Amino acid sequence: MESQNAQRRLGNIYGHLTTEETSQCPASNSNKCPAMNPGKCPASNSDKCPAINSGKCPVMFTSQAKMWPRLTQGEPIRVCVTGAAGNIAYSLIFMIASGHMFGPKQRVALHLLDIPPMEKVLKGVEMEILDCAFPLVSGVICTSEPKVAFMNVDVAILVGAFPRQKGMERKDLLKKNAEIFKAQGKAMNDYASRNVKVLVVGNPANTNCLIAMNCAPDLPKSNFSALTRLDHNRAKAQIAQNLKVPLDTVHNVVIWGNHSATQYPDISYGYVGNHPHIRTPIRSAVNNDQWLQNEFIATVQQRGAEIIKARNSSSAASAAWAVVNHMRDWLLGTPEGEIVSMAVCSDGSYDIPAGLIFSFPVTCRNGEWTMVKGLKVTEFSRKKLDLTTQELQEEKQDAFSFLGI
Ligand code: NAX
Repeated sequence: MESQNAQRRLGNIYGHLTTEETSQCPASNSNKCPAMNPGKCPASNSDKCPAINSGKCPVMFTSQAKMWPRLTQGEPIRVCVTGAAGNIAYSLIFMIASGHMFGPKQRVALHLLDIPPMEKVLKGVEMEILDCAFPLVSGVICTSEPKVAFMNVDVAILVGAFPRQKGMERKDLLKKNAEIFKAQGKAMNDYASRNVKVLVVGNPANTNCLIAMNCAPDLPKSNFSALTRLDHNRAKAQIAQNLKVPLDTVHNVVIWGNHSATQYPDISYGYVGNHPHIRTPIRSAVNNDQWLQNEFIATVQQRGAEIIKARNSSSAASAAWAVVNHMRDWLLGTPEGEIVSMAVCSDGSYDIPAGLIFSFPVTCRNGEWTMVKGLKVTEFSRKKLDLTTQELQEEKQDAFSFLGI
C-alpha cells in the first residue's frame, strides 16, 4: 500500500513536469534518479537523492528562484493548500488554478495536503483539476505528509483544521489545533521557500497562525497572516446594501482583532464614492449611528453562524473568494489609497500587545503589507479593541501552555 502511495505521489510529481524541467534533471537523465524507485521519492527521502544533494532536482529547486521574477516572467509558483479535500478548498483550488489569485498568466504548481483518511476524496479533487485542463497548472502533488506538501512552496494557505465536535470544550479545540499548526509551522520552517507567504484560514485562525509563526523561527514574522478578509468583504456588503450603492463604491472599512464574534468591524475611516473629489464618509452617508454601532456590527460578527444555520454548512465559496482577495492584494498590491484588513503580527501599534496576530488596516505593495498607522481611535472603538484583544490574549495563553512555549 505504501509503495502504491509512493508511486502515486511520484506520478503526481513527475507526471506534470514539463519537458523543459525534466531535461534539466541530472539524475533522471543519467537513469540514477531514486524517485523512479517506488518508495524513494526525493520529496520524502531527500537525504538520499543525488539530484537534491547537488541542488539540481527540478522538482525541489525550481522555486528556489525568487518569487518576484517568477511572478513577472511566468515561471510557476508553488502553492500549498491544506485541508485540500474539504469544503473551502473545493472552491479555492479551482479559483487558484484558473488564475484568479495570481493573474491570468501566472502558472502554478499545486501542493495539496489532507489527512490520510481523505486520500480518496483528494484523489477525486485531483482528477477534477486534470479534467479542467487548466492551462496555468504545471503540476499537482497530493499528499498527507507535511514535508512533501511544504517542500519549497512560495505560498501556503492553511485551510485544514480540526473541526469543533459536539460536546467539545473550546480549550480542547484549541489544543487539537495547536498540535496541527505546531507541526505545520515546523515543516514550513524546514522545507518551505525562505520567503513563503502564509495565510491561515482554519479556525481559530489568529491563534493557529500565532502558533505556526512561533514554530517557524527561521521565517520572517511578517510573512504570516490570518484571514479576516471575509469579514472585511461582509462589512462592505452590508454598507452597500444599506445605502443601495454598488459594492465597488464602498472603501476602507476595517476589521480589527480576532476572526470571531469579538471582531470589530469599523467604518470610521470608510467612504463611499469612486471620484477622488466626491467622497462621502460612510458615517454621513448612512446617517444612522444607532444602526452602525449595533445592527451592522452584530450582523458582520454573526454572519458565519447565520450562514451555517441557512446552509447547514459553513461559508465556503465566500471564504475561498476572500482568500483569493487576501493573497492577490498581498502579492500584487492594493489599489492606491485602498485599505484592506489582514490579521498580522502586532508591533504594538494601537496599543495592541506586540506579537499577537491581530486584524489591522493594511495596504500592500511589492509583496509586503504595511500597517496603516495613526488612525484616530474613539472611546467607542477602544472598548471594542480591548475586548477582542483580551480574547486573543486568552487564546494565546492557552495555546502556548499546551505547547509548553
Ligand atoms: P472542512 O471540514 O470541509 O475541511 C477541512 C479539511 O481539513 C478536511 O478535509 C480535513 O480532513 C482537513 N484536515 C484536518 N486536519 C488536517 C491536517 N492536520 N492537515 C491537513 N488537512 C487537515 O472545513 P472547511 O469548511 O473547508 O473549513 C476549513 C476551516 O476554515 C475551518 O476551521 C473553518 O472554521 C475555517 N473558516 C475560517 C474562515 C475565516 O474567515 N478565517 C471562514 C470560513 C471557515 O469557517
